[in-house]
Amino acid sequence: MIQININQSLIVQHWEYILPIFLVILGVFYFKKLKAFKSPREENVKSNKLDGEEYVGADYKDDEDIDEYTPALEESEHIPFKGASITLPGGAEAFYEIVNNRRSIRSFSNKTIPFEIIETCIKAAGTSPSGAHTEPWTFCVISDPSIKTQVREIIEAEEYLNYTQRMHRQWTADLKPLHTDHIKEYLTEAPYLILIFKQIYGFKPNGGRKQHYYNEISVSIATGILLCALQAAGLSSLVTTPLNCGPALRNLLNRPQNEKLLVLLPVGYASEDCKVPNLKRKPVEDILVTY
Ligand code: IYR
Repeated sequence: MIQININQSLIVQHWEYILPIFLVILGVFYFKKLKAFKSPREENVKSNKLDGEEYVGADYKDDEDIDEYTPALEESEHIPFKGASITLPGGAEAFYEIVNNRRSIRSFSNKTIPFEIIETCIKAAGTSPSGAHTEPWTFCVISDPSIKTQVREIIEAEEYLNYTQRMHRQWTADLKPLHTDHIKEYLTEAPYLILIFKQIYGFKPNGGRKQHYYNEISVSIATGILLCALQAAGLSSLVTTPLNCGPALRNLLNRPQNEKLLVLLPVGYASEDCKVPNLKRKPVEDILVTY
């Protein structure tokens, strides 16, 4: 059996040197931990307990000089509201019939559409709820043929690379039944292109940055309302998310740095020979769970 002679152990022999070194290392370790700890909020963000940067304003640093923050929205007395007073004849069933009639199309007629209809649909989209009522959306409507051509050139060049090099072969295989490719005639055929930008932050009257909480969710809801409004007006569209085209399109339209492209919709009437995939929608039993 091996016997350890305690008296001969190096640690015991030199404890008067080893103990202070050990305490110094321990002290440095805790000092570093203490410095890294700023506030429970920042700790939560770091450890990913909250939703993540984009939604919770994690990049918003605590300002030691500010005792009380002023709200971005002006504070005023709340007003009475009696609930919905304007309803669709036929109610929810009629609304379902309208939206169930919507299809994404890739072939548009060049029949002109009064701009006022598009404007009203965008007004409807602008009624969307948004994080802290920041209304973080910009809708760019293009009807100028030369700008449409430039948009198409930018997108087709990138989509060629997407389809041939960037997208996984499973992805391109999944898209085969939808008959999509990098050639996008609809970008010049459709009377209107609506480019929807999310404002990832805004500006306070003093020029400082204003947080746009949940901006992507807010703009996505607004896009949904826009799709419904267009459908109600008898117009069709296609929700497109041009991969890797955001900065070039933002530059083309001179949009500021705080805006990022979320989606692009060509809008118009379906062409005479428009065809769509024979898709089925999930029955309500598959999407609705009751408790
Ligand atoms: N952005 C490409 C690819 C594409 C991706 C999905 I997911 C679609 O549902 C359809 C197309 C394009 O627009 O072709």
